[in-house]
Amino acid sequence: MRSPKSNLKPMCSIRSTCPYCGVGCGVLLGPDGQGGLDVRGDQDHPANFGRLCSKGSALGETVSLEGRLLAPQIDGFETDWDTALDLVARKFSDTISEHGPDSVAFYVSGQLLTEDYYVANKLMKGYIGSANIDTNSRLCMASTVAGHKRAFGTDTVPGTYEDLDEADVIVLTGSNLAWCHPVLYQRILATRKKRPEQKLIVIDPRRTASCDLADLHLPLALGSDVALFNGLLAEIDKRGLIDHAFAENVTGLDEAIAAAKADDLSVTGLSDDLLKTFYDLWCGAEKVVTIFSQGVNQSSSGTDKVNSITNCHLATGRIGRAGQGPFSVTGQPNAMGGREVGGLANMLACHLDIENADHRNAVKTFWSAPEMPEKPGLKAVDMFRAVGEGKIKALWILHTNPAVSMPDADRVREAIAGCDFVVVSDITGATDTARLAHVLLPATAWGEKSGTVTNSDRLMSRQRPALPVPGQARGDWEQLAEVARRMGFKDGFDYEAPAEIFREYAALSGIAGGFGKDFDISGLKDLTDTQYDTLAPTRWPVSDGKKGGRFFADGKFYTPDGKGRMLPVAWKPPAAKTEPRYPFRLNTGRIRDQWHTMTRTARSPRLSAHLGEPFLELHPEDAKAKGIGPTSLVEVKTPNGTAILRAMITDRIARGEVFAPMHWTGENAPAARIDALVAPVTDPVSGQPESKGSVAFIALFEAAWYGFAISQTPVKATSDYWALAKTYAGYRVEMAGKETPEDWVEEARILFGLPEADVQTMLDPAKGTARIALHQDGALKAALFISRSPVAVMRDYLSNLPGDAAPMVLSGKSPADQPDPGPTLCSCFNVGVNTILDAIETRGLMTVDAIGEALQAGTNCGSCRSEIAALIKGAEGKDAAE
Ligand SMILES: Nc1nc2c(c(=O)[nH]1)N[C@H]1C(S)=C(S)[C@@H](COP(=O)(O)OP(=O)(O)OC[C@H]3O[C@@H](n4cnc5c(=O)[nH]c(N)nc54)[C@H](O)[C@@H]3O)O[C@H]1N2
Ligand SMILES: Nc1nc2c(c(=O)[nH]1)N[C@H]1C(S)=C(S)[C@@H](COP(=O)(O)OP(=O)(O)OC[C@H]3O[C@@H](n4cnc5c(=O)[nH]c(N)nc54)[C@H](O)[C@@H]3O)O[C@H]1N2
Ligand code: SF4
Ligand SMILES: [Mo]
Repeated sequence: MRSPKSNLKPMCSIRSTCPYCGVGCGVLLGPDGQGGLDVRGDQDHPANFGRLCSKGSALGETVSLEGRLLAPQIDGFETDWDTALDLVARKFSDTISEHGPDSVAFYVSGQLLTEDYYVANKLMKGYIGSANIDTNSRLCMASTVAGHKRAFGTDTVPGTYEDLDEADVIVLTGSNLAWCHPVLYQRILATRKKRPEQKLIVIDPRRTASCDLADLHLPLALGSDVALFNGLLAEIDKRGLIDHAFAENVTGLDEAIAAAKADDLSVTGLSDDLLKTFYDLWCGAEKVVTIFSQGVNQSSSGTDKVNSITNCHLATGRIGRAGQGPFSVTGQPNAMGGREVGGLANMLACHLDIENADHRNAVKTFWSAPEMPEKPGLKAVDMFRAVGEGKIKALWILHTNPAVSMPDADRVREAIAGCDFVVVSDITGATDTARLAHVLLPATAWGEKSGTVTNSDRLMSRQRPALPVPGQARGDWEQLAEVARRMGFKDGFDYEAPAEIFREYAALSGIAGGFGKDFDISGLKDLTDTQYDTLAPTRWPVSDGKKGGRFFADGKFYTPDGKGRMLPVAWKPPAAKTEPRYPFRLNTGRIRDQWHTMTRTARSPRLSAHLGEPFLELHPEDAKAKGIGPTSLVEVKTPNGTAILRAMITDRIARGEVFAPMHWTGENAPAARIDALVAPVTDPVSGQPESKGSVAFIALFEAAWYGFAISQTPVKATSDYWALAKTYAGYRVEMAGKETPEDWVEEARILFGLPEADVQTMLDPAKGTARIALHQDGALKAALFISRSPVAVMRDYLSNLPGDAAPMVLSGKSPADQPDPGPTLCSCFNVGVNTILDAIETRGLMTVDAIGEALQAGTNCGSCRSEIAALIKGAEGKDAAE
């Protein structure tokens, strides 16, 4: 087993790339030889110049082998690779010969490396002969892909990160950059320090952490972006700001403006003052970058939202020049690479089109492929529907957890469970999806595997191995190639190393370049193994004629007529209508320190300390109307499912809207699987689900009892509500239930699996309180605190106790000389909210820098700086009110 801790100070010498968000930060890895890993920011990497966020900084805490899948499994029993691979190949081959190629499917991920993706796509499209390969990027980037293709004729981000340094105005719309692309947000803050005249505008129905340091926040009504950007386009026209010279290269100008003028701005709910300030800022500076993300993409009008943004940039010629352009930030580390390599069901590799016969034939010839589908395959939501209907009979899921992250997740879970044959490749078997697999294949994880990823600004970087491959784990590409060979496709999949795959891919892109496509990296097709191993971050295109740089400023687009396109778009409300039964709109998204379905970040105590429990943000008036208090649990219901979440009452959200994070799963909070509530409606153009616009009913969850527990080992409770989080000493659990157990001591023994432990109790059945501590071998193993109302104990103090002798644990409080630091805000230095508030109040520290100097908080990765600023603002507000 790897030991996570080591006293040796390793040398950070291996260059790699962070496996989380699409910023694509360079990291330097220092293996300690015992499985531990030191992780630093790479000063030389152009994406981050040495900076890392809280998640990147905590990577070392996520690489231990605890919970890793280390051998293939069939029906839950360990087996060897040959048996597992033979079975997979046979089942896929048999299904195809019996029911045709469209009866099988791959569901893959924007976190696969480019080489993995290439092999998966080649196998499904070229050799199986079906286009039934889709990816979680359908839930993520599909609307941007479709919007880019409509406007530019190609799926290409025009600019680079340097544009953020150059811009005079940066607009973040539908992007909580401070939490989701923290290093880019820090980059903007650093620029604003040097150039305070740079303006930052945030467009988001919620007042997010990204707003805390912004100049302007437009809290638009959820889903009203098209109306807002149409308003802007009409204003651009009114102010005479159309760039007519550039517009020579664009079609659809008049139609788009007419549609913009006809749209109804009132649906945004924004005041004339706010709108005017926005227009003045946007129109007043030429150098404007509009960054957009899931608030735009994850919508039933996502593609129109994207084009309402590209319209404004095309109309003003503000595109592809320094500091100017629409900028879709990618979510996953290789979301962009997956788009390039043709991971979506409606694309071929290298930006070639599946429906174009010349493209198809060229790829077929290049691959010496026996088959080639002529039409797009099933997109994610339709794919899982087909699985549920029994039309897809063999399914291989790689590097994604759809039983949690797909909309209507309970149905998706049922569909997977009911499928004839399911293969899951993952690094752990403990996921909602992996638990449903017939065959589980152990994948090498980040830190062990080798390949390339492309980030948001088209920079291809290498992920390099720094740790030994544990157990029998194998790379995703190896698994795919092995199965392909066993299906009889020996020649097409005779790869021995990722470098070979990369060279083939680069050569294919040259063919795409020959068709006039922009994605051309043929300049890399002859890399030697050593050159591949040492490849520095490289921006595409890379060919004889083209190198890196920006796109479209020259007015050249990739549409059939070579012109850019403005599109007439009109606002449409979210697909689900609110009604008396479902009066709220459910918005969903991310928190700062968790990554998606938490299989890696939840292993880090540091990251689990920031927001340790699933929650529902709701407005104080809505909470009051429903009798919901600050520590209440809330039941949320939609036509698709139900969840129980902790109330987070805040005026950062509008009345009538609620927000919940997407992260919690059956593994750590089964009542909080938020996608169980999300309706599976999609954008008609992109097929991307509307993950942010379901309708919901909320009510107080009236529990008979509430519990808080600490434990040295993980626990799985059975109560109506429970949520587990990692701590330095073990785990902490929040619980609640409708039925009160008769014997809490017995209950505690079962919960913690400690039948023999010494038990210390404080029980008051009349009051409904119970406090139980379980010691074994002189050390505290676990403790349980039960009450009829939410338990009031010092959670952060208690969480550090397991493992020690803790005779006073039942008091639930720290000794008087140890103040409770409160929930962690700064994960890097473990500084709690209470500590920061105390410094503000008693020491009068009223700037983020002063807090940093005194407490170190916010001085490493900087991810918490906007939240510290918010605490200071709150204290200022309090002062002003007093
Ligand atoms: N910490 C963390 N970082 C991540 C990830 C993670 O899991 N955790 N995941 C990565 C991935 S894959 C992705 S795709 C990105 C996502 O990055 P973001 O898109 O920034 O993240 P989200 O929180 O999903 O959504 C952003 C915001 O959209 C707002 N929004 C909702 N509806 C609307 C609307 O109608 N209009 C507008 N304008 N805004 C709206 C939400 O209130 C939310 O604040 O993050 C990446 N980075
Ligand atoms: N309600 C709601 N739902 C959403 C969203 C939202 O905003 N709201 N956002 C959507 C978006 S943008 C995204 S990107 C998706 C993300 O959703 P998912 O892709 O489902 O989430 P992850 O947790 O990233 O899943 C990655 C899986 O791969 C495994 N894994 C890790 N490393 C490896 C490896 O090297 N190889 C293999 N084979 N497996 C590995 C992990 O253990 C994990 O099980 O969620 C989508 N769902
Ligand atoms: S911003 Fe954070 S999560 Fe994203 S790549 Fe950089 S270090 Fe990783
Ligand atoms: Mo994403």
